[in-house]
Parts: sequence; C-alpha cells; structure tokens
Amino acid sequence: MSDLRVAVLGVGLMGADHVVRIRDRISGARVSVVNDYLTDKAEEIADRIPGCRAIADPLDAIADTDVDAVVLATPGATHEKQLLACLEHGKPVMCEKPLTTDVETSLEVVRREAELGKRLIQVGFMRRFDDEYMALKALIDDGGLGRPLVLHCAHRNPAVPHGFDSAMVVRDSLVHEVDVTRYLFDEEIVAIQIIKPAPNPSGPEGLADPQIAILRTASGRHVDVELFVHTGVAYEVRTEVVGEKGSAMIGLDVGLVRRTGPGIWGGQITPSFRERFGRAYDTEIQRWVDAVHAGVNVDGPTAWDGYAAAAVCAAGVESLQTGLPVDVNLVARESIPGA
Ligand code: ISE
Repeated sequence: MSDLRVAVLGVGLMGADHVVRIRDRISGARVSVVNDYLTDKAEEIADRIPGCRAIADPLDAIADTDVDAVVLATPGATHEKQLLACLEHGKPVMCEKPLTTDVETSLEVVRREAELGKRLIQVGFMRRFDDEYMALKALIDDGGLGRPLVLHCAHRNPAVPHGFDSAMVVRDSLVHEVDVTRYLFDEEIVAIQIIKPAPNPSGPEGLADPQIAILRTASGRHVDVELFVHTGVAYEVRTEVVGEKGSAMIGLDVGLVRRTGPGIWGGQITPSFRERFGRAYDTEIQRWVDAVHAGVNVDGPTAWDGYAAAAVCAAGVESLQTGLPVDVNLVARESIPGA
C-alpha cells in the first residue's frame, strides 16, 4: 500500500505540528504539499520534508495531482471555500475546528457533503482521541456510573494570543466542551447560558474572563463549564461526570509527584494544549489516515458534529451579550439524508 499523499494547508502552530507529526510518527502517510499565506514559511517547511513542495494557492494545493487527502489548519474564515473545494475534488479532509465560522456556512457544508452520498470531512475535535476521555466514555457506555446526570468541567489556559476576545472564549475554547458533552452524552445541546463573573484584573483589558457556561441537553442533563483563559498558571482541563451510581473525573494531571528534601513536595502542571493533547493528536491523525486507506475517510467527528458545535457556540455568543439562556437552533438531522 503506498503512502497517502497529504497536503497540509496552514502551517501556523497546529499545521506545523501536523507536518512534523506526519513526518515522524504517522505510518502510511507523507506530506507531499504545504501551503500558507506566508509563502516563505511554507517554502522553509517544505525544504525540511523529503518529496514535499510548497504551493502558494490553497485551492491549487487541494486540486494538485500529488495530493490524495488534505489537513486544513488554516484560519476558520477560509474553511468554507477550502472544504467545498475538497468535496468538489473528492478529497478526504481533516479540518481543524471550527468547521466554518458561522452556522449558515457550516450547514451548507453539511448539505453539500450529504449530496455527494459519501463522507469526506472529519473535524478536529481531538479530545475524542485522548486516552482519558475515551476511558470516561467507555465507563459511561458500559453503565459504570448508571445514568449520567451532570457534567462539571474546568478549562483553563495560562494565556491567549493578542486579540483573543470574549466571543472567542466561547467559539475557540468552550467549543471543546460543547463537543465533549455531545460525545459523552450522545445527544444534542438545546440551550446555553454564559455568565460573566467579575473579570480577572490581571487579564487583558475588556476580556470577559473567567466565564461560566451552563448547557442543557435534549434529555435535560446539566453541564457547567468554568472557562478561564488567562490564568497565568498552566493548562488545566478537568472533566467530571456525576451519575446515578457514582462519579468519575479526568484531567487531574498529576504525573510524577516528587518528594525531595529538604521539605520539597510537588510536580509539574502541563504548560499547554500541545503537550496535554499531543498523543490525542497523534491518535486522531493516525486513525484518520487508516480510515482514508480503508476507503471510509472518516473515523471521528463528522461535518454534522462541526455544525452542531457551531450552532451551540452561536447561541453562546448571543447569551454572552444578555447573560440570559438562549435556545440552540439546530435543523432536524433527518431533514438532511446522509448527514
Ligand atoms: C485553542 O484554540 C484550543 O483549541 C485549545 O485546546 C483550547 O484550550 C484553547 O482555549 C483554544 O484557544
């Protein structure tokens, strides 16, 4: 079986990570093309990968005959056009979240893929590939907690890039818990409320941080999430499910606990999501490559999952303005055969 020839579009933080991942740790694939709006950067990365070329136009990169499949790590605003090009050329695509930046275009992508009658799009919600999340999901599905009732989450980042605004806390950070909720509970989210406590005075001016999100699922389950994206400490993602017969928690991040003298006790907290979810990204990309080789193209979150997350986040951004609960507006899945 020959290697899958992958084009990586967007070689910023995540894209550059995926290039190295595919080169060093993924079997059955190689990076044949890279693209970035910073053409020098793409050229520089291509030079480091045997058999890889930089192509300046993302749509040319997708269409290139030396490309079997695509990893999209470009800014969200460019995804719609690039995803539609992948569908047009029949090329499987692993798209970093978000699917697109608004609900209408996400729905359009879902519809266009469904019309093709085969799945080509996987969305990069990597937590579904993390060992701890998978263990929690297995525990719930095996009935180990009885009926799951409540989900408590904390999502803390040490810092966020310049320009990260209050709505991005919802669309870029909370979106992971939105997907985790749908994954663990296997049902849609019907309402969301965002509460803004007094902001951290040491955080960026004007940023509503922390935020508290309250979600309600179709069957009435409760989810709360503390989002705090500028703690100045480290990366902390904790998830606790409380069920009818007990509770389970992941993300304690204890690792090695050191006791050395004189009187020293402690360990290290993971610095960022790249370390915390590094193995999950490896598993995600390897399973995607294997799925493309097997002809099923997707082994994980689908375009529908990307659309559903976008719809919840849009309602969340609305709630951010008013502080009130907002109903999620989702089309009926059955209305799009094949979605
Ligand atoms: C970032 O884009 C991610 O995806 C991280 O997982 C998340 O923790 C962070 O808040 C986001 O900005």
